[in-house]
Amino acid sequence: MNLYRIIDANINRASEGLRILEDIARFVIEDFNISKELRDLRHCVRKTFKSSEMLTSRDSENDLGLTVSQNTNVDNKEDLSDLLEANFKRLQEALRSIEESLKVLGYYNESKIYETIRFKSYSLEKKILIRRALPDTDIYGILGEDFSKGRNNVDIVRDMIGAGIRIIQYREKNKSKLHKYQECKTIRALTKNAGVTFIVNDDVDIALSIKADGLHIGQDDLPIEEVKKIAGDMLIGLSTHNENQAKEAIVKGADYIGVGPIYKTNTKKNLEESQGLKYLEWVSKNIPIPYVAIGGIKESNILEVKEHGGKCFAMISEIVGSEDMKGKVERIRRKIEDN
Ligand code: TZP
Ligand code: MG
Repeated sequence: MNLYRIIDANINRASEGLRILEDIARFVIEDFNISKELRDLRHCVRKTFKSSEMLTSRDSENDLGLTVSQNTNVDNKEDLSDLLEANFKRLQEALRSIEESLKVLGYYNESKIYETIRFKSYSLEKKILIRRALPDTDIYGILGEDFSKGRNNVDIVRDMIGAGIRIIQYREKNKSKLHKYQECKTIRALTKNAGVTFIVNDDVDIALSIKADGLHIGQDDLPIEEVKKIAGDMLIGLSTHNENQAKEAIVKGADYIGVGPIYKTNTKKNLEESQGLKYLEWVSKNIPIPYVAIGGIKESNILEVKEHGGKCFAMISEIVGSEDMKGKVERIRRKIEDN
């Protein structure tokens, strides 16, 4: 039956796609956790369905696809983003094809497992995309109504999006869970519409329920390894204040780290001790995952932060407290781009 041949070919196709993605995660992005997740998926793809009919129906020499592929350059990949996109697409199409064929053959449960793998691949793809974009993100805007001169978070988010900020974190320390949830729900809709990454601070339950892109936690929150069990494929950021915490964050699978406080600031209560610029410089030279500088960063000192290795700058008061956010963001960008 030719459906077995389709399944056989697509299990190979899916495994090959996963192998390429796994290698990119391991050797290029240097994210061993994502690489391991991809490897586990590959094993699952191989193990879930096996049938002797697959081998007997295999006929690679007469496979039309090979001739087509060798005579064209449609599979020519321009850069890493293309390679990632193409292989995720290949993987997802192959999985879909396996699912459909298995259903026709009466293997409903196995088909559902391949479907689960396909959904997992969508969220991993999204996670890799956001993670790769982070080091190229200049401003990381953090909300905090106490510092936004009477304006509410939703209006601030609209301004941030209008000013071209591409990543926004919700951080409110004194509001009720319900209030935070309601605000985050609205902000999720706005950010999604604008293609802006949305991260929730502290509350994994809120982050999950509103389908945030990520969660940001600190050293005193639930341990990251536990959070990762709950948070599925959400991006996880972890605040760090010294070299040991940064090294540990990698081992425990943080997708990015916060680095700071760079300067003293009144925005955060119980501000941690950190060597600030010196610590940032060390991170820039030693830590392979994305990092975000934070704490007292302003238009007036951002160049110094850049000179010490800063690439992505998180700010609360300087952004939410500015009367003319668009102008503020433009001036900051001009400064960091021109110098
Ligand atoms: N973590 C370390 S410093 C800080 C946080 C959340 C506050 C940053 O706020 P600001 O207004 O940009 O100094
Ligand atoms: Mg926290």
